[in-house]
Amino acid sequence: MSRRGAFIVVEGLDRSGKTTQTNLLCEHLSKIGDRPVKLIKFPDRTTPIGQMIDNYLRSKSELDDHAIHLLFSANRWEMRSSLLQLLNEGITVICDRYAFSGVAFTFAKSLVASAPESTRKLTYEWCRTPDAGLPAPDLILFLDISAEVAKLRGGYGDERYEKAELQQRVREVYKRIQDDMQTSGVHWISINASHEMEVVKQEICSYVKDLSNGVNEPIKSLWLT
Ligand code: DGP
Repeated sequence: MSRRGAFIVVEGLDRSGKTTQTNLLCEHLSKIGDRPVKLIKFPDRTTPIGQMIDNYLRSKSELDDHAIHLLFSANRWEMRSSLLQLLNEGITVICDRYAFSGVAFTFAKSLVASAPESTRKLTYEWCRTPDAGLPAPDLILFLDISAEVAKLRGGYGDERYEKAELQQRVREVYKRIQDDMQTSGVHWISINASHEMEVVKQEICSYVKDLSNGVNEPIKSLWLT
């Protein structure tokens, strides 16, 4: 396998069906491609940094919004070398959330009226900076649903960010990231995730065929100009 593996990121709002669809995508690529497929997920709650994030998400600890943002980013940086190794070994990597979640969730917090003053001063650029230089995906699939559809799916769970107002802001920030990524030539596809599971799966599958047998180009770096 001389071609490196493709790096495909799946992003989305909570309740968008991301977990189901990343599993289905993995199965599909294993069937149609000529190489192994590996599913990874951020945050990776198994490392010491990941455990701090997990405690924070389950409201077992409190952290400054800047500090938790940097921890989420550190959790991605600590996986960088193993991610590169997988890709260079020719393995296709599907990644459930990546740096785009970092910007979407942290910057969204700064847009909430009741946020502390220091959080309201967070800028979009500041949110992007810690992840600049990480491996850039070959394709980003964004699963989009409205707050209304999320509610119909049983509403949000108990974790810290699973609140309707914040999710609405997260969706707005994802749209901004989408515009930025598309102007910078990165392949970002927005998918209407409110359709039936099978319809969403078919749409996703239609975008990955070209990546199933690896990629010839070198791995790029995220957000470095
Ligand atoms: P999940 O395990 O996919 O349900 O993600 C856990 C929660 O953490 C979810 O509400 C999204 C949020 N999240 C994921 N990555 C980041 C990040 O890098 N920064 C922030 N602030 N939140 C994140």
